[in-house]
Amino acid sequence: MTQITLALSKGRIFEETLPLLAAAGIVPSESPESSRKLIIGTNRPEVRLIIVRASDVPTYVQHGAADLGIAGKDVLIEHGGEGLYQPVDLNIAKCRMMVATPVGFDYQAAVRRGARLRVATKYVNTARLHFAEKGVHVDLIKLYGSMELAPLVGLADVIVDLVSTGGTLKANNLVAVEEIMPISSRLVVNQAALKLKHDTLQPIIEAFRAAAQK
Ligand code: PRT
Ligand code: MG
Repeated sequence: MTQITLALSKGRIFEETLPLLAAAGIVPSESPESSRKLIIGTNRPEVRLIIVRASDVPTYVQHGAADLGIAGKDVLIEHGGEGLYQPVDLNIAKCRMMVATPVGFDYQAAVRRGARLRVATKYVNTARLHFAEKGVHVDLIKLYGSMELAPLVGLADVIVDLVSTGGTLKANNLVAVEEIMPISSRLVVNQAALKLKHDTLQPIIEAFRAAAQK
């Protein structure tokens, strides 16, 4: 029996992945939210889930510690995607990568006059590429979370962050001024595993593909 390991993160990705797993005939034996276990069995003896940080999913799959996983496009861009096959856009955990500023900051005017902008973000690769394409000079300030705070205390002029409802920006008197790209989560597969475990992996990939298209 070929063992299959699927890497998932808790929270929104896990919730939205459950129906896709069900469509592939995979039912976790417990919830990662209530259990502290990091390895969770399923109804299929050959399939197990591992629970990792969202930003660590590509690393586990790249090194073959997981055969497949689910990761946001934001995370995949920052990781680089080496060694990963990305066969399916699952259309889950959707949001937008945005530039945001304090209300009243004239972003377009700052860009027009060629100002050098201080940009706080967790997504430094995405931000670097975006501003380089626009020809805007930036100083990137790497943060690991709560980017919304940075402009409020003078650490940065603008932030690059994910926005879904817009509630977090609003609560902090910030406004989205530019969309960088739409974001959704992708199925990622280890390239060597896809060859070696093809007969077991391919039906799972196809079930995910079919469920995502509904
Ligand atoms: O939380 P942790 O540090 O463990 O990791 P993580 O934040 O990377 O993971 P998690 O579970 O929060 O997010 C997993 C994936 O969900 C991300 O990689 C995205 O692809 C996707 N996703 C979808 C989002 C959002 N929507 C989202 N709104 N990830 C984060 N947010 C955050 C955003 O950064 C901001 O702080 O939610 C806040 C804004 O939300 P709104 O609704 O107020 O606009
Ligand atoms: Mg989070």
